Amino acid sequence: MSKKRVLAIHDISCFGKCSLTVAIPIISASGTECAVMPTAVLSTHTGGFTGYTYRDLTDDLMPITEHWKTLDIGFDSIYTGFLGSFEQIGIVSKIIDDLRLEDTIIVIDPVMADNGVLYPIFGEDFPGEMRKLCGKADVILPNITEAAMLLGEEYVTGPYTEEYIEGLLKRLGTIGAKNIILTGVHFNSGHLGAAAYDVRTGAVSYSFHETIPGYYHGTGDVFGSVIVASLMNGLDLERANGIAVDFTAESILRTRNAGTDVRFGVDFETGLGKLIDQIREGRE
Ligand code: PXL
Repeated sequence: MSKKRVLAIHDISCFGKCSLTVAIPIISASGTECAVMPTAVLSTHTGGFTGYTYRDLTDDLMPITEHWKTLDIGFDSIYTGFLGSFEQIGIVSKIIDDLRLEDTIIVIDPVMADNGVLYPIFGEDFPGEMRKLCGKADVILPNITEAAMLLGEEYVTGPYTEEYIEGLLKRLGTIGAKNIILTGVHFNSGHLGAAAYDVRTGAVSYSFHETIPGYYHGTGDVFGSVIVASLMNGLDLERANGIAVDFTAESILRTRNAGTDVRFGVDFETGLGKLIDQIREGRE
């Protein structure tokens, strides 16, 4: 398999292990090059910290793209996460149009909400604009709150029924994305995981891990980065989902056992060796 190159479009939260500080090491460790387009630079992520700095890089995104267009470079995947402003969604949509090749896999994580609540830095019009961006994706990675917001539906708390989850997946299938991986799926309090849905075939598969109590930051980005790393290594969506659920849960468990502040991100680094072995085995 030829060496792959991903473009990760996320913020840099300098402390707190999420977005680019998670995507770069995970994607690189899997043997795939990870180029970056930083959407903003923050001293920390916004989850649970106060007084963080925020430098918006919206004005830099198109000049970076224009420069790259003068170079002979292409991307096998474009992976977007936290976008710093409403305006950035439209700009990122244009960047995808400008930089995508015929086979570029577009992975969009509509980072904007959790636990029924839109992140306070985003306005009420954000989900509608994010829905348009998701329409361009080969894979979208919403959690259940984001899924409800993309659809303009009320957020429902779990545990869920299979009927509810598969209904949500089908309705998400009308947005235009080809595949959906829905995170935060649980049918009981003991297991938490994600559902993978192929819109064209209607196939749904699930992957679960034992629930680990607590709310740990940056786990969506750990999960998404493993999905991208797995897809770039030729794994299918179901296998990628299984590996990403296990890797994320094991990272959370190590962090919980260490008693680390939940805002500081999860210990994913210790799991990288095993991750690479699993991706390699999945490829064989
Ligand atoms: O992990 C998602 C994320 C990424 N970047 C920033 C965030 C968050 C979630 O809160 O605040 C800046």
